[in-house]
Amino acid sequence: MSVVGFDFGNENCLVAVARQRGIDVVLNDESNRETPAIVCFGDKQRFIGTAGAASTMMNPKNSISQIKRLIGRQFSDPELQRDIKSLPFSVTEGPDGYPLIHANYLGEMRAFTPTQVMGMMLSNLKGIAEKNLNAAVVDCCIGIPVYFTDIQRRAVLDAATIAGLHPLHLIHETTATALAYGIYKTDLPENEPLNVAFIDIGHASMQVCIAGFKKGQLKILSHGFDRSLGGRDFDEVLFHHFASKFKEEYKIDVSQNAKASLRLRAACEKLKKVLSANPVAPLNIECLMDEKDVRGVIKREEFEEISIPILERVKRPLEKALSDAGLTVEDVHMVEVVGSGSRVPAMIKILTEFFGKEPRRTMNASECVSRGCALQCAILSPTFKVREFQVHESFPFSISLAWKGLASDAQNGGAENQQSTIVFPKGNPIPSVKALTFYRSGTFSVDVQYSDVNELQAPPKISTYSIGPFQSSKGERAKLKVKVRLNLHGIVSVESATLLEEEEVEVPVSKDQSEETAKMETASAETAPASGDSDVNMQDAKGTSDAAGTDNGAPESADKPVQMETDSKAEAPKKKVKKTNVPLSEVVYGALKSVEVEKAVEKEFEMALQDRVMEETKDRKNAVESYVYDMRNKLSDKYEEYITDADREAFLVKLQEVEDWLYEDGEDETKGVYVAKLEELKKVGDPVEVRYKESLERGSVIDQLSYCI
Ligand code: ATP
Ligand code: K
Ligand code: MG
Repeated sequence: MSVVGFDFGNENCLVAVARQRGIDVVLNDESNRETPAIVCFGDKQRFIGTAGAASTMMNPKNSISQIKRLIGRQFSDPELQRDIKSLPFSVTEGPDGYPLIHANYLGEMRAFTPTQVMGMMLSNLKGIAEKNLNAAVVDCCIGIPVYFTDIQRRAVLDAATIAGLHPLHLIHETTATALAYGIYKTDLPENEPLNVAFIDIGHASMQVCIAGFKKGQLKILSHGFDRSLGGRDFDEVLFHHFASKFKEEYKIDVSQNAKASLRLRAACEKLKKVLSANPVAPLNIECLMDEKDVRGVIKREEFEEISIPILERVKRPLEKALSDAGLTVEDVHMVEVVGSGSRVPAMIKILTEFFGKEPRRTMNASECVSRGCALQCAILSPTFKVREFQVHESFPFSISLAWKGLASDAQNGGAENQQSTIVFPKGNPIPSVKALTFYRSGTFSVDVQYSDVNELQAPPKISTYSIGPFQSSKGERAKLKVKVRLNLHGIVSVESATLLEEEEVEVPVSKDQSEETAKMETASAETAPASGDSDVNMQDAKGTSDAAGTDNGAPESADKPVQMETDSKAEAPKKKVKKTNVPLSEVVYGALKSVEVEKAVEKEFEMALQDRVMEETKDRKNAVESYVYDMRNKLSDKYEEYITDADREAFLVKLQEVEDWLYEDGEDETKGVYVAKLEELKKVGDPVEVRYKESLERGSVIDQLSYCI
């Protein structure tokens, strides 16, 4: 199996692979470690990654970037609305309320989902890994921002499927960084943990996590984030600064011109980087708009001043992470910054001020996420031996289950009796399984939802499950055990429902069963009615087969805050319990259906084929061209004696004709035509080449002979 980690950045993507001697970040076709997250749609093919970035200026409206911002978000999301204002390509609302990206591809307008575009990008990254490993890549780990919602996580998985990848683990980027930091440390404490704050400032967002390290393990204590605070916000500030300056000075309005906007934004990003190392930086763009050359200059001080609104927001996620961890700044022993956005000196100033100590850059700021992902993949891989190191991950949001209460409770007033309980509180370990017990007489439904809408910008409801039909043997309310799983990727689903029926036959109390009772102890949530109508109990369902691996740091704590009611029946003489699986049907809001994913896989296959055909066509065309040049040179050089003058003249004329054809009628032909054209030339050229080679061989035979004598 392949051991690969992908850092899918908003701006830059990195691919790391595990080899016997360790983890390597690998180079793409252009020999870069970072691959821009850009897909450019062309008349004949797509250009992805570095090639996509190169095509952006020529073809801005069809160059899709910021994919990570768009994926899994509703069109009405205010952040998305803000983002698309500065994007050069068109984004509209799809029939499902999610965005559609429009681009001119193969000569006509096409619509793509952000998931599809991410799939294209991932497929390119997969190709980079495969070239380097010289093997097929399927299994992998992909980094995701900790703030990604359920639907965003699902979308990343779908994008991976489209790319032919199978992520073993979507891992929080900050956790990947913490892993890459901790696993090599040989001096971690045995008892009191070493608390490290990791701050990742990327292109579009900022993430914080506080991790406690002990020998052989790390535990994520808390998270903080700002979804919209990153390097690009500084670009934006500079962009507006210069745009309004140029409006005054040069009477040009770049906002009216997609290409000019793009060029000014790119120049501002460069300027920002120059300001990280210099106190002043110039900005010169030739022919920006209306044939006007523009010039400007800015001092770092002024840049920091106009950036105050951004800089002011840096502290909030830090404070949140600290308070969620129950720590003070003094308890944080080390501060590590990563992400290239952190190179802005003002950022470091704020971090230093906040923590009272200088942040360190122990890790490679741009590579650590991909390295951590590859490490995680190696840990999960049976074929790699990795130093024993446990990662206790924690989930950043609270997740509830909601259902309608029993009809008898609704009698008073007749209103629907909506109930809910927190199944996975914020900070819950990942993965985790909980079981709830319901008493019902017929099919019922439950909603999985976020407990606190303020924490995220997403609709609260994640999914709805219909549970049933089932039949209770005695016509009473049946007892059902409903298992809810928070999986390794941080995706929540109702995994199973089981009908529990006590059978008449009494059986002696065995050791096994008393253990089972102990496991069942926790119980119904506060919100559940206390009467005999009580319809839900909750428990941890630890130790189920695939929650393994995290058992250690896992759910010792989670449910304590809610005082659970003990199920009285559990105390009665032990009876045999018959378990029957109850059917489940699932609706996940905004998720692609599996047929849609399948369709997208097919489409991706077609587009990839088209790209390949075009690459091969270019390749065959180049072959004709270089044959023409090469043969022409050789005909007046080493082949001169092996062809008659008349034949040479005729051949040179033919070569000239083909060269002219390449620039005219033959400019845009199919692969087969170029292949045929090369054959045609070789028919004339090959005999000459053969005669030349034969004479060389004769020559070498003679040489050898003379040597023997
Ligand atoms: P995200 O983590 O948000 O998904 P990403 O991982 O692609 O995005 P990074 O590659 O960590 O982001 O950082 C990219 C940002 O860093 C860009 O905004 C870029 O302009 C900025 N950046 C890179 N070098 C410098 C520098 N020397 N000074 C200031 N900013 C820089
Ligand atoms: K990155
Ligand atoms: Mg990043």
